[in-house]
Amino acid sequence: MTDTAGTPWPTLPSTFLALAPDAHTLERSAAVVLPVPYDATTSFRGGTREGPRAIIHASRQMEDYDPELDRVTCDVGIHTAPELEPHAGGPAAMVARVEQAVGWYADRGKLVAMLGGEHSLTPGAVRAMAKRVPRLSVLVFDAQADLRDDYQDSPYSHATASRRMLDSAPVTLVGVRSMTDGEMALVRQRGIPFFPRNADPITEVDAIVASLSDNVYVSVDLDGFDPSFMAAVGTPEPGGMGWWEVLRIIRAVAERRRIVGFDVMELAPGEGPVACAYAAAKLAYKMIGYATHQAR
Ligand SMILES: [Mn+2]
Repeated sequence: MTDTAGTPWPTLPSTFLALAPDAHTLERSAAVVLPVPYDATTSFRGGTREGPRAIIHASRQMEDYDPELDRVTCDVGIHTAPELEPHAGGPAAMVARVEQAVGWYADRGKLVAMLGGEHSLTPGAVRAMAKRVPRLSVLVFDAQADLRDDYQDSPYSHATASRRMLDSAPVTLVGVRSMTDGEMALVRQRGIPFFPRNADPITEVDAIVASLSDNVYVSVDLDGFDPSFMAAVGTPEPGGMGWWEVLRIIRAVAERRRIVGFDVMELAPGEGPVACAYAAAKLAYKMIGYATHQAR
């Protein structure tokens, strides 16, 4: 791919939204897309390590204008960071590497948009933000509660993601429809704000926003969506959320709180149609739009 600035012919950079690297430098960009191609603990169907590349590839087909916000979102600057190299030392070391990278970009004032990769990475991003931002809470969209304290002898697994986030900040869980009775007991015991997805769409937007403190990290495990729309996930779970159902909540959070970072996790591109990677890319772009809208 020709990313070289200054060629006399037009090029399609292999960046998010095919944005020109010489225009969307780190320095000039408000947002940073951080690809983390890592999946070591996925239990059912693998392949989320291919997620970031598939999302970025699909994003190159998107329009840059957002009709909902009446705005060319990428005008804020979106820098595509180099992929994080997987750590061979195991999930805990990889989570620490994510913490280091997210913290490094946050220290430079960037809105970090992490593309996964498996959901076990998110606690690293949350830890980084919790150390830098006062009154942080986490909004998680997920089909599974992921509240086990350990899974397959590891405290850092996709099945323990939300539990590890709780070590750093309060977590609001939205879209859950698969969990153990032990996890439900923990929800009750700790009073975790919990908005499960049952037969009807989740419309408790005000209650979700009210459960969150001033600064919010948003983590989207794509299996929170319904698998008829988002099939390309490792653990598809029927009865999930819809596109606007999720976006309406995130937009309300962005308007009434400050979104300090977010991620889009668990895309396993080989398990579903290309439309899934495109939707994941568009979700990331919508979230950059929502998160930076209020700052204008
Ligand atoms: Mn999940």
